[in-house]
Amino acid sequence: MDLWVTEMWTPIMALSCKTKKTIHQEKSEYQEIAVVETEQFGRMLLLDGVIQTTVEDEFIYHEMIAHVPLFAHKNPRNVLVIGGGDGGAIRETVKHPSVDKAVLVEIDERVVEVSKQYLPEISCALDHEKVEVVIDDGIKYVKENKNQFDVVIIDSTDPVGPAEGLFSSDFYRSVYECLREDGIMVAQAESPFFDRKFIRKILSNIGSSFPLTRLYTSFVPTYPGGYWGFALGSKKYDPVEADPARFDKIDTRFYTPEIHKASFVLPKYVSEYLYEK
Ligand code: SPD
Repeated sequence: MDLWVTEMWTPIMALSCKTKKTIHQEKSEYQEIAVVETEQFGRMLLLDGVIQTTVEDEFIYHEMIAHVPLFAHKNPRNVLVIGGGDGGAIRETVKHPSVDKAVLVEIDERVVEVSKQYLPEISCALDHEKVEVVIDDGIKYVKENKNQFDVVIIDSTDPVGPAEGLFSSDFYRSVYECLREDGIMVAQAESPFFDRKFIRKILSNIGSSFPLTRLYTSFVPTYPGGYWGFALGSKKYDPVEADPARFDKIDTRFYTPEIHKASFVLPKYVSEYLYEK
């Protein structure tokens, strides 16, 4: 019998992947967690039926959510990742020699544990000496830690349930306050095709605290539309600029300084919708 996992992208559209088997399934305090083995993408992590990451395409998303802000900042030493319990964004963060400490704040301890057990390729840096894993609410954590971080990466789930508050103006104000004076934040920002209206809202919410806001995008095969947005807020640095000299020290499969620059070039329909009156 063929078994397929289907994520509804909209009420009238879906992505279906043929699976070999279900590796793990449980209901945590916060959500339904599943790991399945797919034919196309290898192991896949789903939360409440929504694809979070897969072993085959995760490098694109995790490199883009981490290296763009980390290279835009001139000297990132302290980094905070909110969400991202699978460990992919942290794995990329600790590749930067300038980083002394990377804190992961994940609300659901079971996501961290399940990822450690079944997704070792992604979670492999969670026990790194520079990494501290804190099981807590990211909203509460940023309020309690002011002026501590150079870069904040918000690797959340979609804006429903536990992640909803991670897209609000109030939350971005707290992120602004937990950053140092030249800090940068980035948030995963949904699909520029299906969620244009919502991305506009995210950028305006970030812009209510940060002087500089930009959207950059990338190709992520398993996310709706295969095309994904990242919303960035910067206190000082122009995020389009990256220092190619620092790049030589980092091993990536997708990110390059050229990709960095190009990711800020938006298709006309996106920039017209987001930035024109
Ligand atoms: N539509 C799903 C978007 C999920 C973005 N975050 C995924 C976490 C991967 N580290």
